[in-house]
Amino acid sequence: MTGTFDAPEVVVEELDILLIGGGMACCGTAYEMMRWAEAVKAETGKDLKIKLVDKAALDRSGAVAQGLSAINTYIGPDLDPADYTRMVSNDLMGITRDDLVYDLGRVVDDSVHLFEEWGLPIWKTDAEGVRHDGADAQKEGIPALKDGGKPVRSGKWQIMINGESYKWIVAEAAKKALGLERIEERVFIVHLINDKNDPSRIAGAAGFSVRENKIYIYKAKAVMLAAGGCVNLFRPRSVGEGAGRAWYPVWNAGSTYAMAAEAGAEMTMMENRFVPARFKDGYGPVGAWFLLFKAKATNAYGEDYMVKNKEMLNDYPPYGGAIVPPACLRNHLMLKEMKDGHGPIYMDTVAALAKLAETLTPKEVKHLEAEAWEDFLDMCVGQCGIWVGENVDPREKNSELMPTEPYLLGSHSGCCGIWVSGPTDLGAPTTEEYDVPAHLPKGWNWGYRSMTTVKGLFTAGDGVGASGHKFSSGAHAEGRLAAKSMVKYVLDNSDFKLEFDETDAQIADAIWKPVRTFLEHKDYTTAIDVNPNYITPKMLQMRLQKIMDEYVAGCSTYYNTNDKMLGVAEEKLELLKEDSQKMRAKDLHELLRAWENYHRILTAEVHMKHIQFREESRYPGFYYRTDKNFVDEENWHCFVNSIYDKNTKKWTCFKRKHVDLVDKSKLFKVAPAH
Ligand code: SFD
Ligand code: AMP
Repeated sequence: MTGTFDAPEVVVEELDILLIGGGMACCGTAYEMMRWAEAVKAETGKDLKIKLVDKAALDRSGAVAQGLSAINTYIGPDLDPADYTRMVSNDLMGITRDDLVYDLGRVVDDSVHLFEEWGLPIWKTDAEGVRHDGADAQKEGIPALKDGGKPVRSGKWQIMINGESYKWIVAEAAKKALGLERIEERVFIVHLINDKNDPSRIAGAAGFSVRENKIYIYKAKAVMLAAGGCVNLFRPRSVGEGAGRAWYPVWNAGSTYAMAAEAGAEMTMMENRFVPARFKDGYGPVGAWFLLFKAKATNAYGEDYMVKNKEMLNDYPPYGGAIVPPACLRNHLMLKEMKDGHGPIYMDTVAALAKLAETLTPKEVKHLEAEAWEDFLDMCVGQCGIWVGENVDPREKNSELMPTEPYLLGSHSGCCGIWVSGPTDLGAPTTEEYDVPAHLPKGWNWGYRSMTTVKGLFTAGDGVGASGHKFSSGAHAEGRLAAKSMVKYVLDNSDFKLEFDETDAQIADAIWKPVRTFLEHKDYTTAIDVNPNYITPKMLQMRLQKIMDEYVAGCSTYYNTNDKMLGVAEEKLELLKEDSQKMRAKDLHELLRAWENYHRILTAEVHMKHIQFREESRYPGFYYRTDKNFVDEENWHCFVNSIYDKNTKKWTCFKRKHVDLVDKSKLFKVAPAH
């Protein structure tokens, strides 16, 4: 029987393992898990029931949907995971988990090698130092990376790819490994379900189809939650006709953070955000321009603000003294020019391309010019529209840069997310800070790599907090790291009988509430969108974005906030949370929007609470608490973590000690004090 809009069908499935999301991380988990599942079957005869659900279609879902033109994390033979750990720590102002980052650094290249094996074209440098596009390199027999082929490095950590079909390639391998019968596309997961007898254990998850009137309830022993980061919780710079344009994908709606928090998982560094400098209006990425084309950003009068304002870096020791200043401090120097009225800020594409022409052959210059376009065509096609529409030839006309609205993510240049169990073979038991025999500081390991503090709930990619700069390759590798421990967890807990803490009817009822609200009240008015009994998801989203923008350090206040503004936000978010119960859904699309917004609100709330709790401005250039406008190494060189109580709907924030496992002194001109 198929369901109807007023009476949806309820499908209940019993699984061993559920994977939520179909992005880079989950594709990694899916690929790796089947190898372990097959080994289990061969050894014990047990056929693990595994399912992956994605709210979209795997081939083009998640942040890599449109493609990418660089893989931002490739360590290669000349660098070391410890160098990588140092870089990540520095860019994120010193507060990251060295165990997680180092562990990832040990395995990330293996994912890149797999991508190449699966057909991803990777730029290469030949023996004469000449650069080749990925497909040409393959045709000319230049060796693969794993066989010693040399990538074209755009930066120290980044390599160039022809990556329009990147996600398609990675998804294909995941689909092949899992088998289509284990994949359910276009199912949006709304919430996780805890075990009735052990609330600190995961028991499953529930959601609905965005194409059919169907509710899905999955019982599962282990769950991978890798549903990306959070976009559109702040009023974006592009409103009105431009609404929907953003840098990170608008379909990353905070599901990872909100659902994990509701299930009771400890969150970490949720005050962190990423405010990228991007090409204005089109949100085109800048990495290739800064790193590959060696372009400079300037104020309106052609002054390089990184040189002009470099003294400002001294305000933030030791990070300001780093050889490569952290991304937030680069923004800090740019914002000074904007606030002083010296904008617009420009990427000096004209000078960069002219300089390259001095040393490169005409053929190489042509190739780079084509890459300038391909860079956007691959990953941000709207930026090409802007260049074409505004007659921009980057050889002749510079393009404006702009710091965007804030994004919450744990895989790119940010580190908010969930607190997870680290690897067991790192660290040294040298002080009382360490657990023996785990060899990691207390509270950093509880057995299963990548498991959250909720038993059986795992995460990867944007979900893992206190580690960043994993990017596409790292998200995939981190997903793979979790797969093995998920299988182990299921085997270790095979006797445990799960029981839901809600009935199927209660679960279905809660998911369909926005539809019922609509059906019940729709005839009260003649205009479907104007009704005192409900609020449309779109209107609610605008309210959320306005609160966050105006009080929680959005663009309209130049990323400033203070304890008073945060207090106002706290009150307004409380009311918004109340009103979110009145969201309507006039169709399945609006039901998706309603629940995405619900996830955004919780994510917004925890972001605000963490900023409020951390009495300093840890990320100048990303946000400032003007009442605590300093970095306080003595009191706040620590993690800020939090736990949500879904019954009382209250957050509790607390400090966790930070410990360096890798020596950081190499990074700085002057050694750090702590
Ligand atoms: O240029 C639910 N990224 C870059 N990485 C690189 O390696 N190189 C680059 O060049 C990068 N750049 C870049 C990047 C991203 C974007 C958008 C642009 C440019 C324009 C970053 C990576 O893409 C990113 O780090 C990874 O993709 C993160 O992986 P993961 O798995 O954590 O997230 P995802 O891929 O977005 O996948 C999320 C999945 O979850 C699904 N989903 N499913 C069910 N129920 C729900 N409630 C769900 N909510 C979400 C999604 O559909 C998706 O499948 S550059 O800027 O530096
Ligand atoms: P982006 O396009 O800004 O997302 O950056 C892509 C990659 O380049 C990321 O690894 C960034 O950390 C790095 N990156 C971007 N701009 C700079 C810069 N000015 N200096 C150093 N690294 C950068």
